Parts: sequence; structure tokens; C-alpha cells
Amino acid sequence: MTVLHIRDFEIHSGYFAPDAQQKLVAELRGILGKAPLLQPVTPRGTPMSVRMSAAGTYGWISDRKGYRYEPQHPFGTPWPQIPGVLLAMWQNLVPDARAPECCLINWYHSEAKMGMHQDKDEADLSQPVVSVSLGDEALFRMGNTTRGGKTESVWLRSGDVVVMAKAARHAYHGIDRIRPNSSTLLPKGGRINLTLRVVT
Ligand code: MD3
Ligand code: FE
Repeated sequence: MTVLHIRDFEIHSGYFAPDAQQKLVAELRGILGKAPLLQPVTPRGTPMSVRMSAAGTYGWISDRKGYRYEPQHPFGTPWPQIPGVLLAMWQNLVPDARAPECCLINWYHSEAKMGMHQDKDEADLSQPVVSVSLGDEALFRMGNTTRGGKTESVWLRSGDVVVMAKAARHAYHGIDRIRPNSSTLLPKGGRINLTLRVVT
């Protein structure tokens, strides 16, 4: 396990070993059985390429009405609990933070991407965000606290964990592309990203 600092982003490469990744995927299957992945649309009605679900007290929702956190899946059921291994990771990496209230689950097929954006739907932006990558590698682009300017990119691999605190918490970021078939973790390929956030 090595830690890389790029600006205020802290990348723990290989935080989860292959066996821990497999266990996490098995837990996610249980969660997604109860709270299925759905394809969100933007407030303008454009479908996103990423499919989403969540665990925890709140899940992040995007639809015609806007972006927000909701205490239930669109099907009307509460979100499943955040896996203990992720709560332990949060405690280990950001011990001074409040407890995470959302574990957003993003699933990327081989062509999926996520445009540059800021995460600012949370009430307390002084709290960090921690993300876990599973499955195929992804080209993660890190920008600035305002749109535009120079960016830096890094390939995130299965088992990597990124901590966003301080300036990084306010930075524009996105996923340019996935490297298909770069991991054998997920039988059908693709990438899962988990982001833990404090919402309230
Ligand atoms: C920087 N997800 O769900 S994870 C997102 O790989 C999101 O699915 C990407 O951006 C993904 O909002 C990138 C890294 C990440 C997550 C949250 C952040 C970077 C962040 C919040 C604030 C700043
Ligand atoms: Fe984001």
C-alpha cells in the first residue's frame, strides 16, 4: 500500500487487497438486491451513463426535480446499511470526521464517464469525502475549486481509496473513461465507485 498526494487529494493505492475487494463485492450484491442500481437523469432530463444506488441514512438522487439527498430509494424503501468494512476504513483514514451518512454506489459500464463537477449538495463541506474504486481502472481528473484551469489525471485501480479533504473537497473532478477488461474482480466487467459522505 502506498500513499500518493496530488494537490490535496490523498490516494491510498492498493488499500483493499484482492480478497477484501471480493468480500466487499459480495456485500454490495446484497445491498443492490435490496436497493437496485438505477440510471438517473439530470434535471434537464438527460440520462447519465453511470448507474447509481446507495447505502446509509441518505442516498443521492438526480431526477427532473433536481439533485438532492433522500432517506429512501426511489422504490420507497430505506437504504441498506453501510458495510462495516467501509465504516472501519472511514474511521482509519479520517478519524476526526463525523460519521458518514451516505455511501453512494456508482456503477460504470465500459463506455460510461462522469463529467467535471463539484460535490456541493452536502450541508457541511468541511467534512471529507472518501472514495473506493473496484473493478476496471478509471481515469480520474482533478481540477480546481473554480471551473477551468489546469487539471491533473491519475488512473484509479481496483482497491484504491481516495480521500478528499480541504481544497480537494471543493475541487472539480470527473471520470474521463474506463479501461475495459483491466480487472477480473467483476464477472461482467465494469467499475464500481463507492463514495462515503457526511450529508447533514
Ligand atoms: C472530490 N465519483 O460520485 S470518486 C461522485 O469515480 C464522483 O465515481 C467519481 O465524483 C467516481 O460524485 C469520482 C472521487 C471523488 C468523489 C467525491 C468527491 C472525488 C471528489 C467529492 C469532492 C471532491
Ligand atoms: Fe463527485
